[in-house]
Amino acid sequence: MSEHEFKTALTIAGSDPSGGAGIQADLRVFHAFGVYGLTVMSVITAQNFRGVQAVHCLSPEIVTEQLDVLLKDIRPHAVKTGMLYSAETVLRAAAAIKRHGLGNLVVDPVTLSSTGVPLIEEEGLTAMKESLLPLALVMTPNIPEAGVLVGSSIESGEDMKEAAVAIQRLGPRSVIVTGGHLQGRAVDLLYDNGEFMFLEDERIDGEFHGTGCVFSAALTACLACGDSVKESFVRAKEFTLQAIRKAVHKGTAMGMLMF
Ligand code: PXL
Repeated sequence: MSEHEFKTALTIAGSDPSGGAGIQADLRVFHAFGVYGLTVMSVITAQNFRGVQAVHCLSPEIVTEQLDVLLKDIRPHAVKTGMLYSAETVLRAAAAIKRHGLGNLVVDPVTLSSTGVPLIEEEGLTAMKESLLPLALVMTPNIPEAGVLVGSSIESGEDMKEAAVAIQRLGPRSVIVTGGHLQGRAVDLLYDNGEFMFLEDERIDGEFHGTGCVFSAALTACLACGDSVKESFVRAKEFTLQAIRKAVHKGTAMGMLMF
């Protein structure tokens, strides 16, 4: 690969030892898109194929130090944030992103694990709204996350549109609400430049682990490659759908995406 084609993406996220979500999933997705992955770890979870058993935040100082040391040497073409958990970590990630002038920021507001374990503190969510969202190019909540962000339940395409508009007012340039949690066909919505774009696909029955991480990492990789938000949305949705189609189920546990 020539110097010219060398694209890099940074993920600031938590560790998932099962490999299905978090930093491990992000790195695999970046690699699948031919993008060189950089990682700053915020949180370590203890989990297996059945769910999250424990969460341990790294010290806020080491999060800042990882970012400052890395970013002295390299400027990623795109950045995503995943599980940050505490307000302090959110504030430090946002401060470093600002200090280093990083663009193409995707914020995945990781709030709940697929089995319902909280992955962010309440103050962390407030800090995210105040400090991180104004820096974001795209925010990628799923239906439950969008509901938490706007304080109402989302049950239809119209609700998704309203939520996307309300979330956009919090600061990100564009919003993608992923609709896998709604009944019926799987519908995702992009709100970009004042326009709505729905992408609809067949629903694949079952519970899957890490779909939000895989989708937002794919989006980040496409942005790193220079694609527009719209193009990145289409490619990331297709990538995630293919990965769900190929998912492997370990016993009775949730499907692990394959790509
Ligand atoms: O899928 C959300 C998520 C993100 N990051 C980490 C996780 C999970 C879900 O379990 O463990 C580290």
